[in-house]
Amino acid sequence: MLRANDLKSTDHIGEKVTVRGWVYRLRKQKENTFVIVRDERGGIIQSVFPTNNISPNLTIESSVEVTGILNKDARAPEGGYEIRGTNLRVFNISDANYPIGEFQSVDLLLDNRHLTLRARKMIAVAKIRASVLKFARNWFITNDWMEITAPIIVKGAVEGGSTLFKVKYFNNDYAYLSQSAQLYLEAMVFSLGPVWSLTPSFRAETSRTVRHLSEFTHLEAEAPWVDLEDILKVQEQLVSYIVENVIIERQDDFALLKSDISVLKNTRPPFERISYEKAIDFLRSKDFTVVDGNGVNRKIELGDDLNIDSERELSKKHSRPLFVVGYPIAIKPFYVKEDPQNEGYGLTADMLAPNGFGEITSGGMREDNNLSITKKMEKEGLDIKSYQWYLDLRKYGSVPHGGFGLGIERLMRWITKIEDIKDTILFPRTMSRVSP
Ligand code: AMO
Repeated sequence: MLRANDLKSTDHIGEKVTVRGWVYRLRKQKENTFVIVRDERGGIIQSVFPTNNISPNLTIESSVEVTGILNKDARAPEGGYEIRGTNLRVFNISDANYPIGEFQSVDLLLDNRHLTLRARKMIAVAKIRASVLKFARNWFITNDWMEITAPIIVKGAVEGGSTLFKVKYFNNDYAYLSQSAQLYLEAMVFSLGPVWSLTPSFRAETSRTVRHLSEFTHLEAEAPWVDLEDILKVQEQLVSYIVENVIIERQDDFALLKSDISVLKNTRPPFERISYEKAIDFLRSKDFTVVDGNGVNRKIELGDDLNIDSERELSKKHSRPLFVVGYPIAIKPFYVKEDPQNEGYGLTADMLAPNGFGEITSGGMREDNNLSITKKMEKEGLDIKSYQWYLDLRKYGSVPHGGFGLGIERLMRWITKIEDIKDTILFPRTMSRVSP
């Protein structure tokens, strides 16, 4: 069976062809009816039938099979090819009240996400996503990293207790939905060396922002016997490989989204590295302010975390990603290793996407001293009993190791320039949405 785009060359002109899909547009005239079909990959082809031969009940989104002779006709949309229909087979007549039209509210579109995903823009996004995942996997396979699958139902927090989803676990027990596979990846470096995983991660985020989801697609990697620079290099290579290949494979989809890919061609390593301290200096030079714990607006200072606005300020003039290196240990989770050369600061780095899109990865070296880990866990209010297995990793043959996590939807926001993260995932989960 051919798809619409297979027909857009002179190869099949004059041949009898068949295409399956859904009625995308329907234009009835006295003599002729134009049935524009969207195929199973979002390709569009026009067919034309004598109006007498078409059921008057045919509606938008009816599923059909069109057979006819392929013709070149400059008036036909998207490439000037048209099927002179001889047979129209209908699989299902769609209900006439298809809820998705041109000017619908964001909420209605989200409520009908299962149908909205048939819109051509959403098809383009879904295809770009598929290619991002494909090239990410390719990169790891080519570079001899082992894929693992970590559990989703877990007993401990990784990224702080405040964003944990608690679930009832049989009788009187409870568990959480995983925030990150990191601790399990760390366990696996002892038996598989460099490992990676692609799993959903869950965060009970109470902030409604354009870059937070409650469930996101998390690409994570971990390797033994590395230093921070090695970890940054892996991220540079991985991200540039994904971007370089996706913009070639999905050129048409970027065009459909009217997303300019010329600047993405520039995503070549090395990415600039700027220290956290320099980043704060830069923000202070711009009189950048933050709201402190008491709700007071004050100038940003050393020790403050970077937020969506400060990251935007830092990266808006960049056309390539950049790393912010060496965050204060006090604002990072228990697993972060302190920099022996810079007390109070961690061997960590976040990658910020350029043009203001902000953080897309976070990672670094892992603390291997159980005493400092447990002290920090206590400070974070974590139940150490649930982490005995993790502490064992430091007890039995620990090695320097590190890794990172990359949010696929964050990367999608940047490369497609889609502002709202909800539109970079198929079925978004946020504070106010768990359906469809
Ligand atoms: P972190 O919490 O920074 O670090 O997450 C890593 C990356 O995941 C993405 N991300 C999100 N994407 C969408 N919605 C969210 N709510 C969300 N939260 C995070 C971001 C972020 O950079 N274990 C550590 C990483 C490590 O050190 O290996 C971690 O999870 O792109």
